[in-house]
Amino acid sequence: MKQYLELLADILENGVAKGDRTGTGTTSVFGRQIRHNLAEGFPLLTTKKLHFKSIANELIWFLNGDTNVQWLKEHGVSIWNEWATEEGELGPVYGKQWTAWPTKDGGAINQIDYVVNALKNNPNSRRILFHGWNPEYLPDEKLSPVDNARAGKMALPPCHLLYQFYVANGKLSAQLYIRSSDSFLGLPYNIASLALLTHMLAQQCDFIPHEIIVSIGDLHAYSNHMDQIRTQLSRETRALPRLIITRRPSSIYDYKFEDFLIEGYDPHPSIAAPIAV
Ligand code: THF
Repeated sequence: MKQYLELLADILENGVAKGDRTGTGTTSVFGRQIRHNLAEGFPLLTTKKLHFKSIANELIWFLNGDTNVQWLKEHGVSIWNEWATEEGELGPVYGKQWTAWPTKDGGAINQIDYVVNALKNNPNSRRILFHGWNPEYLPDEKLSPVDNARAGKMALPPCHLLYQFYVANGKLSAQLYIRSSDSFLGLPYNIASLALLTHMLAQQCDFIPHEIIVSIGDLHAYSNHMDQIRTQLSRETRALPRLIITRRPSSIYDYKFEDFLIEGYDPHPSIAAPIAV
C-alpha cells in the first residue's frame, strides 16, 4: 500500500493547520483518492500491524444492524466504546441506516438487501449504492456524542458515507466516499473494511473482486499522531496478505470472523496512537 504512505507524506507536505471538533488540532488536505486492485492482495497495511479481528467484527456488526457496543465487546472489539452511553448505545449509526433506514410511515428500508438484489438482478445499474448520511438523525452539535445517543440521535455523524458498486466483465468494484478521515487510525480500517465487504458481496453474487476506490474529503493527521506517522513513513512496505473465505455463508448477513483467513500477513509492529474523541 504505497499509496497510503504517499497520502501521509502528502498531508505532511501540503497540509494546512486546522482546528477540529475534538479540540486536538489537525493538519489537513481536501479531496484525495486511493485505488487498489484486489487481485494484487488484501489491503491490510504492512507498515504497522492492524487488528483484522476488529475490522472484520465491526463490519459484521454493521451488517447485523447493531448499534450497541455490547456485541463488539463480547467479540474483543473496543474501538467504539468512547462514544457509547452506559447502556452501550451509539444511536442510529451505520448499522441502523444500512439495514433499517427509518421511513415516514414507521417502516424501515434495508439498503444492503437492495444492493445484493441489484447486484444479482441488475448488475449494469448505476444505482447500486447505499448511504449512511440520514440528516434527520445527525447529532446536535451542541451536545456531546453520549448525550446525542441518549436523545436518539447518532453519537457521531458517519465518516464513511456512500458505498457504490460497479460490475463489468463479471468483476465487482466498489467506491467509498469518506467525508472526514483520520489518516493514521481510521483510514487503514476503512480501506480494509471496504475490501472485505467487496469480497463478501462478490462471493454472494458470483463476481470476481476487482478494484476498490476510496475517495476522501477532509483527510487529516491529528497533531498527536505526528511521531507515529513519521515512524510509519520510515518503514518499507512488504508483500500484501491474501484473504481466503473458508465457506460460502447462505447470505451477506451470515458471515462470522472465523470464516476469514488472512494468509501471509507479515507486518511491521503495531504503533500505538491516542484516539481523538
Ligand atoms: N474518531 C477518530 N478521531 N478517528 C477515527 O478513526 C474514528 N473512526 C471511528 C469513529 N470515530 C473516529 C472509530 N474507529 C481505532 C480504530 C478505528 C476507530 C477507533 C479507534 C483504534 O484505536 N485503532 C488502534 C487499535 C485498537 C484496537 O484494535 O483495539 C490501532 O492501532 O489501529 C473511524 O471510522
